[in-house]
Amino acid sequence: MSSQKQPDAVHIDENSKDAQLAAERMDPTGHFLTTDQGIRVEHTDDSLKQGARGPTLLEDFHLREKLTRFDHERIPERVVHARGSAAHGYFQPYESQAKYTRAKFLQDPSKKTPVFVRFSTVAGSRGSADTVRDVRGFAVKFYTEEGNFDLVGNNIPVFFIQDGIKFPDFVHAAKPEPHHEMPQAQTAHDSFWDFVSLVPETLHMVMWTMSDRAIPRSYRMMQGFGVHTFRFVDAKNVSRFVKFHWKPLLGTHSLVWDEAQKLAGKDPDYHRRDLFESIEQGDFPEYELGVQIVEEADAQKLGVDLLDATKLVPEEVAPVLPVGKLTLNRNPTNFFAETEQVAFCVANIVPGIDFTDDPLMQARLFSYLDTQLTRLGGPNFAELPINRPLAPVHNHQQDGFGRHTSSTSRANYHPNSLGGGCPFLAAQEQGGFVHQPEQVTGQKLRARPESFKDHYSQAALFFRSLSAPEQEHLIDACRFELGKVESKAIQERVLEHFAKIDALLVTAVAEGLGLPAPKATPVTPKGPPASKALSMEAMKLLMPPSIKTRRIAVLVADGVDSDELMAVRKELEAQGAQLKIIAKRLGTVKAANGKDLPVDKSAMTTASVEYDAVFIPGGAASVATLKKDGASRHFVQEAYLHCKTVGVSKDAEDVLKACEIDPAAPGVVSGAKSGNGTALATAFAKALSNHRHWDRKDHDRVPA
Ligand code: HDE
Repeated sequence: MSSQKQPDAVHIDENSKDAQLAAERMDPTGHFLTTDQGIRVEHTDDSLKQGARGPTLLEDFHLREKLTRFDHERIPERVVHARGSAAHGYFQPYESQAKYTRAKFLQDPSKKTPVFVRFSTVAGSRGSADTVRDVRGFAVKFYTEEGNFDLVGNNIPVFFIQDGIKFPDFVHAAKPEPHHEMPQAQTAHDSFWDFVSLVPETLHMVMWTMSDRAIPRSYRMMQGFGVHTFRFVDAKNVSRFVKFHWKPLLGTHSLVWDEAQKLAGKDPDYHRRDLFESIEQGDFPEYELGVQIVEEADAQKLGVDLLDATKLVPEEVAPVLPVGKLTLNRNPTNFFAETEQVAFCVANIVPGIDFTDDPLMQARLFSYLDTQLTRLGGPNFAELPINRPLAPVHNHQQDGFGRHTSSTSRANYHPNSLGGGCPFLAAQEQGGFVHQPEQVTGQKLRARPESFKDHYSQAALFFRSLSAPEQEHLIDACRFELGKVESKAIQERVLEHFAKIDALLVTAVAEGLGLPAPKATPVTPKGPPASKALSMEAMKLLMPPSIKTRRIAVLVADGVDSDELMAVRKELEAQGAQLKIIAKRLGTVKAANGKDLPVDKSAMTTASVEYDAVFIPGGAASVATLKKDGASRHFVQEAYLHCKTVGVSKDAEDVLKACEIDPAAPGVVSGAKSGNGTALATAFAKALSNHRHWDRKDHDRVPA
């Protein structure tokens, strides 16, 4: 709004809303409602009729346009990864990677490359819940000065199948069954496990998806992987194999299955909200980009075929070298325009990065552009603001649905003289993309290489690398999923495969299914017997303890000792945690010192599953109310069941008693032990930094 354009004679009080509206009305550039043709609309609440009670007139162009636009608002959702959440940010390398790649965005540590990142679930439709058991997409678009580089990865380092030609079969099997469109966003059904039982190359990834990796605590706390082997190519055209990794700086953490299922109802947007709110609050998600580099000459010595996307290279064999940091610091302003319309494509790479002959990757090079032609309504989607490269675009592409660019040259072909030869071809030294030359021999055939044939070793490596509680969760997940399978033949076929992976796995899952366990004949993993990086529990021990951004529920009632609560709160917030005061109703509670304590959430609108820990401050009247209140007891018991940190002030131990929780249990912190106030907060923070207390043996004894 330009104040210069306001007529002098009119006095406007800048602070009043009415005045602002009045100013807009007088301002020719003000925000008037218009049609798509820019015609100002005078009335939008009644259609144009012949008489106030008469028929609507076809002439009403505003009504027709409004309805037409509405009728066409929906576009096809992505066939996979339909449900997503995204954020803007930037990537900055720690130091030049010139020794490995000539990609410009990896050269200068002072240079920030803008990025757009979309996280997603895979199987569910756009409106499905966030916390389902599923793989998560982790797609990054780097808007580099040399054009867009899309690293379209997942939060699991391997994939279900080895050749892209099986992707439609696999996705059909995983998605809701075609006759009744059930179940939504779940693999706990016959067709998925039928496919698994018949296609054993899926087993390694099945181990990952049955593990806690498939129920992340937050998008901010999960890893990402490029999955395929790519190439880095340096300035002298020396090529090395590379695998991309993202590691969240907050550590990799998960939910528990009961919690994930409850969250799907209590807050289906749990991950989306978490990402959005964290960025709004300035808690910017951060991830370190790392690379595993394999010299071409060493590829044969690895024990795995780098072209097989169902295998990983253990970090003990090729360490992950830190490259730089990704920071997400800005939310999209319009979900549809950005998160929905963004188009990632594996084929979008920049000089210094190249593909390999991984047959899964090769199929992806075709599939993304192909699907986007329909999803985004034609070939011009790269002109949408979210997809547009920052690098200038000059070419002879023309026309098609939704074309924005209006080229002025009559020379729309190459070579040309009429346009002065423009645009020119770029040599490698001028930044031209040159495909890395590769010697290829072989017969034309449909076949898998011998080196792709072992489907059990790495499934076993993964299972054996997990801590005992992680193994227990994986077994429970298999018992849950296969327990929902109706065909006994499918269950039995899957058990036959599990028998080749691990004795404990097959016996425990068979027991849960009430079936005899086939004789275990587990393979011996090639390479290291276990790999630390595969276990979230083992990795956690390598991270500095932190409670940054962790959410703590504080249960209070009238009579709460707010002075003590404030002492605890101060310390926990200083360490980066977020506390929410929860009471029976919104407004305030009357604290023991007579002051009003503001309430953040009413118990009715929230649940323990939305928090990482629960704390109960003292105050005799507050404690007396809470211990009698069934909903409050359920809150505490549910947190305990989910192995979360539970803390009580010295005079709130009665709540633990009422909840049948042993104050000496792991992860239960009491002021009676540590002393109240800061000492209690410090003990609480230490327990919370452990994320969960899996060693709480009796957690499933509590009724929650
Ligand atoms: Fe995708 N995948 N995919 N995929 N994929 C799509 O592209 C496909 C695969 C991944 O947030 C689709 O625009 C084939 C592996 C992510 O927009 C589609 C094969 C990995 C996303 C498609 C694979 C992924 C997609 C659907 C086997 C991890 C979401 C809509 C050859 C490395 C990107 C779209 C976003 C999306 C095809 C396998 C990751 C249909 C054919 C392996 C993160 O084109």
